[in-house]
Amino acid sequence: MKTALVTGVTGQDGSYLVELLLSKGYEVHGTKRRSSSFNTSRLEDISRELGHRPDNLVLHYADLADSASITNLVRDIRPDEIYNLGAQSHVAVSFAVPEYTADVTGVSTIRLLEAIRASGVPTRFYQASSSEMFGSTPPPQNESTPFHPRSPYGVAKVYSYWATVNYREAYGIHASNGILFNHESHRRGETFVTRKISRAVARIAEGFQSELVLGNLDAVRDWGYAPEYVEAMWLMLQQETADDYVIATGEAHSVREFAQAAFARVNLDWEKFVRTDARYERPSEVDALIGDASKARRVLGWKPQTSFVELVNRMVDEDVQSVRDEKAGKLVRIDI
Ligand code: NAP
Ligand code: G4F
Repeated sequence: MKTALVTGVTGQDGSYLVELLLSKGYEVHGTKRRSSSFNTSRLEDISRELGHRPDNLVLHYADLADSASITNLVRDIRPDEIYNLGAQSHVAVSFAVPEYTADVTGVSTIRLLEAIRASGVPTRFYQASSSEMFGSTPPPQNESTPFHPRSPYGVAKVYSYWATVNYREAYGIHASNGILFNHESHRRGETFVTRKISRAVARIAEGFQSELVLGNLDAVRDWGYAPEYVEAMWLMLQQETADDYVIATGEAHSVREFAQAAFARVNLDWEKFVRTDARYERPSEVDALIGDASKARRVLGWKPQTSFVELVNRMVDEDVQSVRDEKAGKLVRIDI
């Protein structure tokens, strides 16, 4: 049985990756932060039937800002694979907490890589790199495109990217960067634009909300479906040689188009409900991210399956169902 350590297991990607690894027979160890309320809701699907957490999923309290907790986990678990998904992952928030973002999204990667190096365990390492690193470099972006980050988050991810490359070159660690373009689902954090839109559409359609306030509607993103993207992470660590890969759909849409499609799903005209406010704009914006994932297709055999319209419809449908369940008092939270 293989053992994996996943940081950021309570996040969108962490939850899908846990499901994938458990389905492949792994023993999975995940880190979670101490919180004053339940923060494991995204892991409820795998626990619901049992009524408790599966035996081969172990959760540990840890913080990426705390070297000791990271080093101890690597030494004690001696994992075959580490997936570093934990991060302060919100671009707009990184302008408000730049130093914290540099530490948790940037320097923490060195904490993990050093723990691997010092332990001598032959662990394979996945770094959650981001298309935000390309920033203002025009699309299409691939593995050879120069980085020009436009936020403290993007800068921190560039640091982590190069730390991963450096530990691969310096110490021969099997360390890979997945340069993932935006990927979404009904488990996406509620303050990222797609989920903000799908939730608002559901609440407006069900009569709980009257308007949706957004920032820059012209921004263009390459949005894929998150469960397919965690499959690519796993594939990278199954390769004989570590390497860096862009994961994307290659299809581009603006925030405006996302809103239009989401409101159309519930037969509403988006222009009647959406207004913009500068408070949701960023000091420096990334105008357009469109990925070229041909290397991943060629080497990993990975390709996206879900179209833009399918993604939008799925997210809106799930949120409409959640609002209805909430209305009917059907939502039961369990702590795992
Ligand atoms: P997410 O939903 O925001 O999850 C982030 C995870 O990191 C959560 O489990 C969070 O814990 C944890 N975390 C935050 N601060 C931490 C700290 N100080 N110590 C330990 N854990 C901490 O992000 P995601 O969408 O799943 O993305 C996963 C990773 O991929 C992130 O590194 C992100 O930057 C990167 N990425 C995401 C995308 C995308 O489109 N989703 C694209 C490219 C790269 P809490 O639940 O307690 O907050
Ligand atoms: O959904 P967003 O906040 O995602 P963003 O900034 O692209 O970052 C996400 O994808 C990255 C990969 O490229 C990840 F690395 C990162 O961790 C995160 O998952 O914003 C998307 C676009 C931006 O241009 C933003 O300015 O939507 C625009 N936008 C317009 N109105 C808004 C809003 N974004 C948010 N969050 N909220 C708004 O009201």
